[in-house]
Amino acid sequence: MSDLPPDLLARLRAARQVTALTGAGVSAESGVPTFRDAQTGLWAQYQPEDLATTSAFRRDPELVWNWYAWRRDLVRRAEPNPGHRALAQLEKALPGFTLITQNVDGLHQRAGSRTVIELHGSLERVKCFDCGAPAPAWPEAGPVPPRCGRCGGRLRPDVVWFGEALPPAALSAAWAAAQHCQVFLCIGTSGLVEPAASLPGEARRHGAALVEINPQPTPLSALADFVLRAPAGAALPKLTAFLAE
Ligand code: BV8
Ligand code: ZN
Repeated sequence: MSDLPPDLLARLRAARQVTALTGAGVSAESGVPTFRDAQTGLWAQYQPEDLATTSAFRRDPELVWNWYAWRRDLVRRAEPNPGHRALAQLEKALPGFTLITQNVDGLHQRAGSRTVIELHGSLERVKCFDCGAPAPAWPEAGPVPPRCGRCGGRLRPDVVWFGEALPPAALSAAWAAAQHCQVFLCIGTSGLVEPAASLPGEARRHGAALVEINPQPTPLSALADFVLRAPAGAALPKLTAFLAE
């Protein structure tokens, strides 16, 4: 029998719909630095919040493009970890499961999760900063950032920068998934970035049991009905093992 709280297991077993919200912590065990981690190497002198903005891109498009190119390359060399894979298994094992992620690394999809609500976009997608046209491919050589094939504008990563609105469809799907679940899992997020950070409270207001999976306390800890003070790669496989019994 797992060392998980029995009433959490009972709630999971009885749940018709489970919703999970993941943050950068879920990818930490894949070697992808979180936003709270100190940046390394060339990027050590920058704060992510200062680079992930339209004003940073306007000020220095080459710097911002190169930061995302470095992250894209790092993520491509990373592998999904047991936490990502356990979430893909939960999607198969549970009668109803919705995965919402703040991450832009695509590791949930590479681990086999079929339905992923990407609140903040994806490193793998690129679009034109000026006309918004998607850019499925771009030349590795040539100007940095690469230029849009349609209007000649500068390309940018298709992620949501601070001060930008989240994709409306993704955000409304996430609100609905928070409002209609019996268990809401908060995994690997510091719970600081809005509007994602309001989803757990919304779920609780609609009667869901709130579970935090994080080695560290966060502003969400006080709200949680259950706290698994552990890395996602250790805690999530225990949930899937229990459900497979
Ligand atoms: C919006 C994509 C309105 C880009 C991201 C003042 C000025 C401007 C805006 C604001 C402001 N004050 C507040 C705001 C709103 C702002 C905001 O919330 N700011 C914060 C900093 C206060 N939000 C926005 O700007 C949003 N947009 O509000 O628009 C609007 C409306 C209509 C029209 C126009 C505008 C946009 C927010 C999205 C920003 N983009 N990412 C990119 O990736 O480069 S956010 C980015 O940071 C991530 O996606 C993520 O969401 C966030 C980091 O959070 P976490 O994922 O939680 O990661 P973090 O590192 O913080 O924590 C990791 C956790 O994991 C830790 O707790 C750690 O303990 C844990 N952990 C570590 N190891 C493990 C682990 N857990 C489990 N297992 C482990 N092994
Ligand atoms: Zn364009």
